[in-house]
This record gives sequence, structure tokens and C-alpha cells, in this order.
Amino acid sequence: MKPRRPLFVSFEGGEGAGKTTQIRLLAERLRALGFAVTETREPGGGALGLPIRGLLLDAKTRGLDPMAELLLIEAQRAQHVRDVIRPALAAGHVVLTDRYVDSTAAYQGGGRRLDARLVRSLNRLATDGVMPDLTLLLDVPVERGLERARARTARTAGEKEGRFEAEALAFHRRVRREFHRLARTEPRRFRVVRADRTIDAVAAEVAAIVEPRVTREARRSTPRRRP
Ligand code: T5A
Repeated sequence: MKPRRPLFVSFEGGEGAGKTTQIRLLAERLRALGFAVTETREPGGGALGLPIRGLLLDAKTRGLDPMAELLLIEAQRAQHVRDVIRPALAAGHVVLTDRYVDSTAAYQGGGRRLDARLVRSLNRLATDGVMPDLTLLLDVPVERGLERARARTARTAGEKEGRFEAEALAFHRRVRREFHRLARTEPRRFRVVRADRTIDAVAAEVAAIVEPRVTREARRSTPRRRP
């Protein structure tokens, strides 16, 4: 196992951008290099993740107030940070999360048009300041991403289109615009990766961004030998 110094990486993007696929490939690659990796997601990680995910994504959940949606997301996040992210970072893992605070800024701020300052301050409360070192925004045109997500849903027997997938194109365009704005606002944290390419091409770029960071952190944690 490589020397331990944590790195927290979030993957962001619209529907069907390929985050789940890329996290799986990157995790395999990093583990093969000897790094300890924790894969997690929102909503889903932590004790509240799955029940709240069910409520948020189920197309049968009707009439959910945008503020109630935001508070549910922040509640599962507070628990996710406590149950999964903080302990994994404390153990020196590379943590890869499928969505985090920027999804809330983009979907609830951009998509639902909730006040951006309110979203930011709830994000701060829920995360208790635990922010990603690096955020990869997998960027794909809205129609292309939705096509992928819907094709996957159609292949998965019994699964219905989720509440967010079913939103209008205009909603998804606002979400994408907000992701772009966030990336421009924090250029040191964000890297935008064009995700309308083959899975292998995207994976190669993702690895080229993340591997050197992980290796650098590992080197920093290696004690210097005395001459
Ligand atoms: N949400 C979440 C909020 O509103 N606010 C928040 O704060 C948070 C945290 C989560 C929903 O919750 C909302 C946003 C979301 O709508 P989810 O099911 O986790 O729901 O939805 P997504 O995260 O959007 O998951 P998807 O599965 O739709 O997208 P991914 O993970 O980006 O894509 P992936 O890897 O599953 O790929 C989708 C399909 O495309 C294929 C894959 O094989 C798969 O079939 N694919 C490609 N095909 C061609 N070329 C490529 N490069 C491809 N990459 C993947």
C-alpha cells in the first residue's frame, strides 16, 4: 500500500455524463497502483443516503417543494460527511464521490432557481468545511446526456425514469450553465473534461489529471531520508 495522504475528488455533471463509469475505471486504476480508494455517491452514501435517495429520485414523489428537496439533500450530505467522507480521509484514502456540493448549486440553485447564497451557506453547514481538493466536471451536451441516461434506464428492467431525468430540457440547460459558471469561478479546484467522447478517451484524460495529484500527495507524505 502506498504512503497515506488523503485526496478528495468529486465528479460532477448533468444526467448521463458518465460519472459513475469514470469513477469505477479510475478507482480500479488507482487500486492497481497500490492506493486505498473509497468510492461513494450522493444521494446514497451514509446512513441517510439510500432512504433520501429513494424519496428524491422516485418519479412517484410528487409536489416536493424545492426547499424541502434542498433540505433533504443537505441532511443526507451532513450524514454522508460524518459516516463516510471524513473517516475515509482520516484513514488516508483517495475519496471519489459521484456528486457533492456543486450538484446542489447547479440543480437546486440553477435548475430550481433557489437563492444561490442560501445554497452556498447550507452547503457550508452540511459539509462542515470538508471540500474537494479537485472537482472534475464531466461536460456533455444536455440532449446527449439525457439520451444516454434514458437508454440505460430502458435497458434496466423495471426501472422508471427518475424525477430529475424527467425534467424539461430548459431545466437541464440551466443546470449545465450553472456548472460552467461554478467552474469559471473556481478554476483552481475545477477541471472541465469533455465527456462527449468514447469512454476510453474520457478515462485517459481523467487519469492524466488525477494520477499525478495522487502521486504527488503520496510523495509528500513519504518521510525524507537523512543523508
Ligand atoms: N441531485 C443530486 C440534485 O439535484 N442535487 C444534489 O445536490 C445531488 C447530489 C442523482 C440525481 O440527484 C440530483 C441529480 C441527479 O439527477 P443519479 O441516478 O445518481 O441521480 O443520477 P446521475 O448522477 O445523473 O447518474 P447517471 O447514471 O444518470 O449519470 P452518470 O453517472 O453521469 O453516467 P453513467 O456513468 O451512469 O452513464 C450513463 C450511461 O451512459 C453510458 C453508460 O454506459 C451508461 O449506460 N456512458 C457512455 N456512453 C457513451 N460514451 C460515453 N463516454 C459514456 N459514458 C457513459
